[in-house]
Amino acid sequence: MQSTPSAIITTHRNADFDALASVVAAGLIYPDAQPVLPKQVNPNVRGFLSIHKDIFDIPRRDEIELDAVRRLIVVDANRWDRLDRFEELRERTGLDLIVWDHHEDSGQMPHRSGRIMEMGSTTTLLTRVLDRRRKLLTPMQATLMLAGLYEDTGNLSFSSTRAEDAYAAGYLLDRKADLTIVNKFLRPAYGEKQKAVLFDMLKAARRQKINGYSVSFSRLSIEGHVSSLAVVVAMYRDIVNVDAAFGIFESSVRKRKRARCMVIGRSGIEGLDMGAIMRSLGGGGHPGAGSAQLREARPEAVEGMIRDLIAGNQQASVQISDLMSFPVQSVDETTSMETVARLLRQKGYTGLPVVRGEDLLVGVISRRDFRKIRKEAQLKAPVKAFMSTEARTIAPGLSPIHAARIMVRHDVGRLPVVAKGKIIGIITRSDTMRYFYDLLPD
Ligand SMILES: [Mn+2]
Repeated sequence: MQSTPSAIITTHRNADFDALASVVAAGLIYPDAQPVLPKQVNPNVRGFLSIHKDIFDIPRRDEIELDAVRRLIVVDANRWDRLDRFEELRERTGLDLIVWDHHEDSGQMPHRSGRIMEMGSTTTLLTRVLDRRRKLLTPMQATLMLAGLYEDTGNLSFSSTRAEDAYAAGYLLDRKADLTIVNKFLRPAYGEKQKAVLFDMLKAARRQKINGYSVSFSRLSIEGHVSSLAVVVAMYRDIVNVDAAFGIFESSVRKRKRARCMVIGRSGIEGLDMGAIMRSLGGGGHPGAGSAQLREARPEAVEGMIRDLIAGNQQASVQISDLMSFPVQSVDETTSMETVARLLRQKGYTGLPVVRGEDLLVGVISRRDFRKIRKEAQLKAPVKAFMSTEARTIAPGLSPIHAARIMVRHDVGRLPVVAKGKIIGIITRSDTMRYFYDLLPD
């Protein structure tokens, strides 16, 4: 049986979460109007509606007659051709048209009221109204609205996001929006391409124990662009049931001469910080998930590096001894401060290792140490009186990542490389950077 409402709220075909959330929000603002969904909604929304049927029971266009409609409220759209068969209202005399949309330029509907302004989502515009009118929201409604807001703003990360979007998100969280549900339904669509990659990953999976963690690697070569690989890797980890899972994808685009490697990781255990691992590879992420893009890196080498990182292995594939410079310019501990100052100036160094005898490292003198000098006469004093004896050093067998970490933590630009107390080389910030740049994403 079809109903014949006199006021309707509707949205665009292939309704997404912003569209559905806006229909529901508008229903609170215009309680006398009948919400109507287009026949087609996108797969995520379909999934959400099938589970929340009792709460959001909104008729589809097919179930509605337009004969009695005097008022039409359009949300998240601003064109007749985006609606599902509402054209006949276009010419209806006296139609009260109200439009809420967050894109100013797509407009085509001459409306009487509502709001069209640039914003991250239409949900945001309607949330502001609900907030101002102190309307009550159920946690379910708040959850749906947050899903709409997050979907259209990429979790507040798209450049179209406005401060108002973030305020609205805060308001919805305050109204008990459930992020677990939001995340569950915002998962990108999982299609044939992704399924094929998942099967290949499972076939190629190699499980191993590293440092007490169960870890799985799959190396694949993929053709062209496959979206949502992160979702695939997440599912892969769930299925192989390991602490951490890695997909190493070598892209085989022909016109690109240099191999390019994309690594995506998922961790389900606190001790394995995926973000930290990926940052070491020049990428990024958070404890649970991360990725890095490496050029000029073979997939086997990438896997080796990851394995070393997890193992905390000091014998990383590339060692400090491969990158350090030598022989090292150093000064004897008895050298006068005056001489050291001249040397630093001439060579443009910010610091120098100080040695006793041939090459026994006893300290480091840096430009900063010259601030300790109070009297002219002190320039005649030996460098050992002013040097810092707590020199940060590094062993030749450690990895460049170790060097980078020490440099960042202690704000030093150079590390003497020391074996058995003797200085055998020096590694500078630019040495480590040069190494990492080979691994950094384009
Ligand atoms: Mn939208």
